[in-house]
Amino acid sequence: MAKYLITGAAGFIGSWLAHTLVEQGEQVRALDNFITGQRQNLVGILDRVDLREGDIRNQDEIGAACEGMDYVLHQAALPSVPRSVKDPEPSHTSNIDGTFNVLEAARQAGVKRVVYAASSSAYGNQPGFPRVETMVPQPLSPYAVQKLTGELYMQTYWRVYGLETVCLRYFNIFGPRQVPDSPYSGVMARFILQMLRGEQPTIFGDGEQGRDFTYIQSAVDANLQAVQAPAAQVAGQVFNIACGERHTLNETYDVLAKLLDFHQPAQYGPPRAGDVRDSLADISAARAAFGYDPKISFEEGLRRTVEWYRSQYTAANEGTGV
Ligand code: UD2
Repeated sequence: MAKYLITGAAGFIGSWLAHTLVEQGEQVRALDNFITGQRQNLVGILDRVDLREGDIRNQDEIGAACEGMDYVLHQAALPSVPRSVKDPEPSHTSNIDGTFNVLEAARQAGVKRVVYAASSSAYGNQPGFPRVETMVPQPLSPYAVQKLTGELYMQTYWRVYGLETVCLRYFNIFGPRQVPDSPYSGVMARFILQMLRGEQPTIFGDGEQGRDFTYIQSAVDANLQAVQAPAAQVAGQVFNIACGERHTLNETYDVLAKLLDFHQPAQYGPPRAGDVRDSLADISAARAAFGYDPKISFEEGLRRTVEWYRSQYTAANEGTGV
């Protein structure tokens, strides 16, 4: 039985990892500062995780959390491109300083491997699709710079200290438990909640921007595979984690509206500063290195996600849910 520290374990991706690892019988230490993470996300496994309220910005707290761990799945971050554009300092501190603290703590604790939640935003708007890891990054927003800086730190800790690190560049991960009601929520969760409430969603720009929307299960699988893969195949490397398909926002809106029996058209607003126009990944590197294979399609992922939010929303309205 291996010992895993999950940073950001009460968040969307972190909590999925925590549930999966606990169900597989692994030992999980769950660290979260509960700023964007929610205890609710760990219901069902709270008695089986070593839950610690702590912050990656605090060296002592992350230092203590890393002690005795075999693997660190570093998911803690302050996400969102628009949040970082509006107010860059808090996300800078969490995403760059926090990631540095995680690496230092992992190095000092003798952790075997760190897997890092990197972001597809690194590619920016350069020409050439699909995106391949060998492309030179062109970040467009503070968030993209921060996540990319984390990658560079990860790679440097491998080269300089021999700490095994793997960077997974997530492409717009969606699914149950993503926060739906913040102005900084991912578009999928936000649109689903708005449609459930009968509110008219806003598409920023013309809606023809494309995303490689990826169901959460694929991100979970990638993390577990990246932990197990031989170091020679993954250490110090960056991998795209995506579905390998591009869907426009207009198209996504229509699919969601159909699934939710929602009949209002979208309203359109100005494009968001720092927004990437198009996103589509080549996932062959992850396939070759650790057998990554996104099993849940875009459509099936949407169905599962809509069903989950529908059940939560219905339960909440009946006073039994969250
Ligand atoms: C970026 C990264 C993603 C992840 C994420 C973390 C890219 C291509 N993707 O996601 O991998 O790191 O950051 O936060 O950089 N939108 C609307 N209406 C809304 C909300 C969003 O039209 O109410 C649009 C938004 O302008 C964008 C698209 O939907 O064009 C997706 O936005 P998002 O915030 O879900 O994710 P994005 O692409 O910034």
